[in-house]
Amino acid sequence: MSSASSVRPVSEQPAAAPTGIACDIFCAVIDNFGDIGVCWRLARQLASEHGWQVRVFVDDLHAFQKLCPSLALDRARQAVGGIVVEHWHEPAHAGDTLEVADVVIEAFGCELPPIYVAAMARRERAPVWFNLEYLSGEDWVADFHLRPSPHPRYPLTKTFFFPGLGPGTGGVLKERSLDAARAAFEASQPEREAWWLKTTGRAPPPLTATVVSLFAYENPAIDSLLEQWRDSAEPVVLLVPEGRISGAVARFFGLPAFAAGSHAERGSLSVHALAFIEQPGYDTLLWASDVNFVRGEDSFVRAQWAAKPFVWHIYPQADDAHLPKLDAALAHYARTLPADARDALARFWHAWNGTGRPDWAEFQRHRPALKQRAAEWAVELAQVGDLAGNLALFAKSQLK
Ligand code: TRH
Repeated sequence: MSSASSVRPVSEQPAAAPTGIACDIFCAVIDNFGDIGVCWRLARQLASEHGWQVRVFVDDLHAFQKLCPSLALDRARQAVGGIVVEHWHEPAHAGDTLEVADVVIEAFGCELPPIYVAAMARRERAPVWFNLEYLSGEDWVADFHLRPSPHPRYPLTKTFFFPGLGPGTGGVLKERSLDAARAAFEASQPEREAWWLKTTGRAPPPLTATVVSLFAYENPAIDSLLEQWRDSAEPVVLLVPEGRISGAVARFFGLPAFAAGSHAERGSLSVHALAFIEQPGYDTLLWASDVNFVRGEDSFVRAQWAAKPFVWHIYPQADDAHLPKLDAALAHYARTLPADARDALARFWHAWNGTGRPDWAEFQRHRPALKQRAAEWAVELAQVGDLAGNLALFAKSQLK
């Protein structure tokens, strides 16, 4: 039987041998945690699995520190787990010593510092330059993935790298050790008991309870859902990392706030507020839950690898540009579900994203089918290949 210390967090896997490839990742944080969440996960993977020397330029150390508590807020440059982190404090800043890496990743269309681009052009061998785009499951993504875009003035080419859910795209991030870490956690009763005790101060709930993790933006549908959970026939244990939805949970219980460590009960519903977890630990929350509510981009991906039924609160965009993305993701994820389960899932996702009322009883009725599909989908998605591996392979083909 595995002991409580036998499961290695995904971040602590043995490092790959150094390859001498240097990589700079530039990340401008628009809001929340997804921009740096994706960049930091990619950085860690390129360093640990591909042996690259990685440097991350990021303009918001506060957002970053939530995911990585060992980060110092007052340092212009620091090393975290073998990765150099530069506080990118102004558009012109490109590190105290201007060195240009072999591979340059401009995340989500953030503009590289002009002096850095000029230095890229002066480099004896031009670096491999990627624009890493946001994830979308839409069909057009495969057509645009790896399209080159020559620079208008310099002898440089930028390659558009599109994450995606289908063949021909860049895929999504997945660490090599992820499935084994999940399997070890799921197989270890002591591991799970230790997790529940550490995270909620209590023993794991009975098997009759449905455990739900809730990571979402402010969402008007939450009130109805909390009522349905309160009134449900079976117990519901809700785990809420402190954040944008916490205020609504507090209001439901008539509390001034629902800060980490709080616990509240009403009817069949029992809720724990959790402290925001260090990024590698977030997966364990998903593995410990039966149903995961996730949002944005990175948690959406992690929920797919957790292979549990999940509900996506997509990042809202102007003119409802996010709605086709929501439906494209559903088309992949729900593809082989029986029609009634597929419709129930689509209705629930749409309700959670502003159209209609979420029907928990209906979702629960289809949960066995959703659970089976979630496991199959994780296998299907893995066939697209992992984003870091796909990116490293392409970069190496260009560096030859
Ligand atoms: O935080 P998000 O909503 O982030 C983003 C940004 O808003 C971005 O601008 C937008 O373009 C993008 O979404 C689509 O959601 P996301 O992407 O899931 O990022 C959250 C990160 O926080 C993810 O890496 C998981 C991590 N996390 C923890 O590390 N600990 C926690 O306790 C929780 C709840 C999340």
